[in-house]
Amino acid sequence: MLNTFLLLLTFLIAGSSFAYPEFQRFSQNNSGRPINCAMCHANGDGPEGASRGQIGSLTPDELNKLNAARSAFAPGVPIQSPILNAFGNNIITVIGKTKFLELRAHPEQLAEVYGYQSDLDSDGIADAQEYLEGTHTLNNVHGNPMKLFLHNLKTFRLHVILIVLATIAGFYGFSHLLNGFAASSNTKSSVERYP
Ligand SMILES: [Ca+2]
Repeated sequence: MLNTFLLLLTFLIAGSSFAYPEFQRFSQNNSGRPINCAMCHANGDGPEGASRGQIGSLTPDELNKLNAARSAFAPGVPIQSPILNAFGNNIITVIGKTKFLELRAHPEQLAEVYGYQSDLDSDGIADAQEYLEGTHTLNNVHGNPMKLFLHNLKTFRLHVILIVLATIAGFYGFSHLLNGFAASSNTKSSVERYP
């Protein structure tokens, strides 16, 4: 219990070192979109405080996870920091804490260093691209509209093809039905005219 208290006290004293607004500012300036702490953090108001996903609310187990995440200096170490969201955790996992701290002076390089392989929300737009464009990496309906449209078109192309074929078949059948009515009507008129 005392250890937990001391760990929490250490984190609270270190408070300001949990937030790295350089990346948020860059994304906002680069995209022109408003960005809040939810870009990387579990809580949209940032890591300091006592609400869910903030340091003051963490359980002993979560404090241990936070401590482990803060020590993940080398890349390739999976972390589960309770104050970060999946994108924040993946950044540290992929590039390591040391490189991440270096990039504070060059937040524009984060996308290249992180790479374009990961697409956490599977919307067809890489996390790194969403960082540059100021859209949310964990929301699959938040992204460049044309890119989302093309991705959905590709994903549901079979459905689109079936709908187009069904529509054509429907028009074809309706057209023949009208022709049938017309032919029937003409035949009836002829019979009435020449009984
Ligand atoms: Ca994405």
